[in-house]
Amino acid sequence: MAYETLLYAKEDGVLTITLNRPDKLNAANDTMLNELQEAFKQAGRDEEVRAVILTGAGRGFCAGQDLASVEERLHGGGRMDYGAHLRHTYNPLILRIRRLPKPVIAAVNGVAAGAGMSLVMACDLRVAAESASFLQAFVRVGLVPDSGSTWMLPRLIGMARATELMLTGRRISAQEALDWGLINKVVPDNALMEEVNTLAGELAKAPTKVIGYIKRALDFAATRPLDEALEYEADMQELAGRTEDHLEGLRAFLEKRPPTYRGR
Ligand code: LHQ
Repeated sequence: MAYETLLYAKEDGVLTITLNRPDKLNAANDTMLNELQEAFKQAGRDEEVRAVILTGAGRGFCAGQDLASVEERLHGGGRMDYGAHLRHTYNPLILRIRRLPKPVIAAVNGVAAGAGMSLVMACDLRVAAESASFLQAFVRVGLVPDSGSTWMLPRLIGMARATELMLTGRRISAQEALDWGLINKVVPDNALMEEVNTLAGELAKAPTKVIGYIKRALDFAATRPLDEALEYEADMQELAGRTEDHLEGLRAFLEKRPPTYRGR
């Protein structure tokens, strides 16, 4: 499928989805939101895809909702149902990323604002260029953090810092984001894609099905008491124990050789 607002490139088990409205810092309009849902759906169906990179073209990662398209609709007294918009676009997209049984890495090449920052947080791993920055821009335009920000941000950086960022809309640097635990790594700007491609390449050779079970177990445990999390771990382990890759991992260990995982 050809996309208007995304680049979709597959190589050696790694799918790179690039948000591609660089003049607008990759702000998300309806087309992009629909295409992102489609792209992640395709990533789920395609067995060749074993790791996904989400990044942005140009100097921004994603500036959140395209505010010009919102203003257009409100112009002349029109109305836009923000709740319905979220329920139809961002919410299913965030769930689709969380539920994708494959690792998703955000390669944050520039500013990630509003729902753009939520998108970064929905990914499993986050690597940022030195010049990248992050802001909970919502309050600056009189809006509440959405697209999972209220759920993700306090979990990643704690209540005190999450509340500060949400109430002030302050922009933080990649280094501050790293110090606070929002992201996994900061790299020089010109090394970002090389670094992320290497990481994604390693993950594309991992026991993919099991990675899906790990994601499920983490998200389940995030909101459940210990006894339920233990029970869920046991369920996931039962599934992992039945995978071909687990058997291969066992054999490779005993035969003192590197495993070859096929994601099955
Ligand atoms: C933009 C945008 C943008 C359009 C930069 N839209 N054009 C969900 C549901 C329902 C309703 C509403 O919202 C949501 C979720 C949300 O995401 S709400 C939050 C929306 N995002 C923002 O409020 C961030 C707005 N952008 C900014 O504050 C700045 O652009 C940041 C801080 C991201 C970057 O600043 P600069 O590096 O100084 O760049 P810039 O402001 O000059 O932007 C470059 C161009 O991109 C510019 O266009 P132009 O034609 O003048 O060159 C901007 O208008 C455009 N752009 N963000 N969200």
